[in-house]
Amino acid sequence: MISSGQKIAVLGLGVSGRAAVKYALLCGAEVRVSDVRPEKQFLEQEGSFLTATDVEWEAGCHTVSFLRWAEIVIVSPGINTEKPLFKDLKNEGIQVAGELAIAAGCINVPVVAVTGTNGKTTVTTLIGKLLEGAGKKVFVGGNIGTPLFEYLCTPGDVEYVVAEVSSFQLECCGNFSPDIAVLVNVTPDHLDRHLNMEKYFQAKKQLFRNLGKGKIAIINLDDSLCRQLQCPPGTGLLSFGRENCTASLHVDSVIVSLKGKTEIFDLRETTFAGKIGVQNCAAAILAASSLGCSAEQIRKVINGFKPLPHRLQFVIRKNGISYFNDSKATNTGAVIAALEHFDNSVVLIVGGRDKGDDYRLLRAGIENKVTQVVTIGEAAGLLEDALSDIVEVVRAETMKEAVYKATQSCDKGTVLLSPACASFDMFKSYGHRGEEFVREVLDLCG
Ligand code: UMA
Repeated sequence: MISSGQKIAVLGLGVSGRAAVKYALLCGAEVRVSDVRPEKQFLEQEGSFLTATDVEWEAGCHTVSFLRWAEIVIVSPGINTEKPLFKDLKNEGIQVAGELAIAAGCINVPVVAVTGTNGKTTVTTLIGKLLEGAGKKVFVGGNIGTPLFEYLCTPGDVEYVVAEVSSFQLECCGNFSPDIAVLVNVTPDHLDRHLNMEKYFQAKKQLFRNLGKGKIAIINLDDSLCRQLQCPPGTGLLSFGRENCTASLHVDSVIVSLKGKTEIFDLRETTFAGKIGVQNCAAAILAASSLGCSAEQIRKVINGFKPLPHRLQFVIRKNGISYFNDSKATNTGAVIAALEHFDNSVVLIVGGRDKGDDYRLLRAGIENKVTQVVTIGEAAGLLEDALSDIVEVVRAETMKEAVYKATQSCDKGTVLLSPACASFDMFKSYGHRGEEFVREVLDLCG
């Protein structure tokens, strides 16, 4: 918690950092900001925010001399706290906290927190919609886009907080302990930051560290790492998976046995049809049911749920080719899941900024299904090395060229953008990358 007069430094002035500054000022704290952007760029981009908030700042680098003034340093999720700077701050006796650590003591309503490698945005969004469908007032935020600091600034009459939380946020989550914690799956991602799967999983586990009596963990038992999760004694465990689970997963349906009742959720006519959709839906149903949503309320929301953009989004069918935008697939696990939706004749556009993933993991999904791979971005060479002995791989310099080359080689099948990489080498975000893909497809298809 932040108290009046406390000295707070905010590291990184992005979406999360700007909200942290607003909240700290609202609490009456003295605030400083430190950001690595060169001063000129920083002033161009943040000048009006700095003027409006009147905070002291440094740009270009983070220095201990500027930061040792602070009692608490609030660190943005994108900043790696393994850097030597953080050892120095610790030696100075300064507390380093992320958004979740600050929020831990300040939220007075039940919190549902969702983590995992893929699907957490869908699950978070669906839980929010299910609670709203039951007439509750809900704040949905966190890694999904609106920082929890925004909620802390104006909590209003919100009855539930539903937060998507990332491994980055969990590294600095202090004693954050939600009422319901959901783990959707854990497959390789962000290994450039976490270095190995053990450390990545370790970060995810932080969400469950402070659970206990009266709290609930919702876990995917079909996922080998999720199965290894151990929660503190007293934690209520709800599970989803094919066998022996609270929510058992079937082809296009979920059967939930909870509080002495069994309910069947038929997902055939919904956006959740298919293996991954059924998993995501089961996780959300368990959270919503635990919070008192009825099966009828849940069915109504699920039946009307629209797919989120950039996730296996159908674009157009032209000359026998169907185009799909799956720009949100920024790791190999997401691409493998996307490929499961198609039978064969897929031309796959992959690439972007490498995050340390092992692209050989794509081979099983690609073999006998993908007829050509078109690579883009910085990771093009790594992808070629990993795949070119099992499938034809061609390189494209721009999204326009990638769409053109994919279309040329696709014979009555699917062109799928599912990149397995971050977007920041060529685009502002995965959303921007997806929009560019859709634009180029529509341009080409006239
Ligand atoms: N910066 C520094 N020092 C550094 C590195 C960066 O000062 O060493 C500065 C940059 O100049 C920039 C700011 O930090 O001004 C950026 O901070 P940030 O990278 O933490 O990004 P935010 O804009 O604050 O957005 C963050 C999340 N970003 C990351 O985790 C990388 C957003 O998740 C989140 O939506 C937002 O907070 C609100 O909570 C994005 C994301 O890609 C969507 N998340 C990853 C994912 O989903 O896989 C984890």
